[in-house]
Amino acid sequence: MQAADQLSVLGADAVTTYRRDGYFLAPGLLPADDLAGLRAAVSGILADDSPRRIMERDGTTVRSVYGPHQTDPGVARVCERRELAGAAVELLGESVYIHQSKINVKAAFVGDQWEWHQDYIYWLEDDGIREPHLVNVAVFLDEVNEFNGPLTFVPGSHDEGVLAATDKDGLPLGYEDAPEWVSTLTADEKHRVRHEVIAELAGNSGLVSPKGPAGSVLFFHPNILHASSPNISPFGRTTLIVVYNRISNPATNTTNPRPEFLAARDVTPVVISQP
Ligand code: 6CS
Ligand code: FE
Repeated sequence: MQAADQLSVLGADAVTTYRRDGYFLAPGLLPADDLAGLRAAVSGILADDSPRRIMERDGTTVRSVYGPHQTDPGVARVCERRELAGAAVELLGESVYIHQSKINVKAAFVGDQWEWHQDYIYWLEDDGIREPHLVNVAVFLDEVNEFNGPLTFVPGSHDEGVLAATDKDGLPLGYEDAPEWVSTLTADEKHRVRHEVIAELAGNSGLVSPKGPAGSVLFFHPNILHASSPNISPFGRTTLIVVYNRISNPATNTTNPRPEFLAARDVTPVVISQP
């Protein structure tokens, strides 16, 4: 079993911090050659003119490309690294598979917002994943600073469980003819959290925007409230996010399942590459 024999990646203090705050930042965790390989792969991944690619509301800027671990062998190899998959096993306490991966571009000057939301409600409502035993592992492919639209969290909000969310009817502008699942991926969130709820929680705990150099890895809980503002800076904020899930907690939605590049059905455990 992976969970038993893999060496600790993050350590007990980091795991304690993650459980308390709902996130943990490991500055510079990814080895330099893996980071360089990912950065070199980005332009080819963004050129993929397929349903995996979601554009910003301007219709011309790439917002996200989903499932790069399924299309790019170099990305797949990094996703098996102990710094990512090994850390996920450490946080989840069980063997893991990849539920979803994506490149979020947050392009310089025009990268759009991500409204306040929790991730797990998408994986519960749209994919039928019964428990929040997943972890977002975000690899900074560019430096994240206060200017280029950093991920912003309400620390501790993961302990609130799934907060009241209202489904947004219809598809956002420019996507009127798209499949329904597109509404889970654009700047107009499908599952919203009421502003009064966010104001109360943030009033108590404040907000945090973890920043760090390229190669940093940010781990965050599927129920933590998070958002990011538009990128008004000349600096891109490209991020690879890999969502690891316990193999005992698969997607069960078989009536109208989302595509495999959004919700994997294959729960074969990741074989973690050792140093
Ligand atoms: O629907 C999803 O799976 C995606 N949507 C959002 C808003 N965040 C999580 C995930 O990448
Ligand atoms: Fe999210």
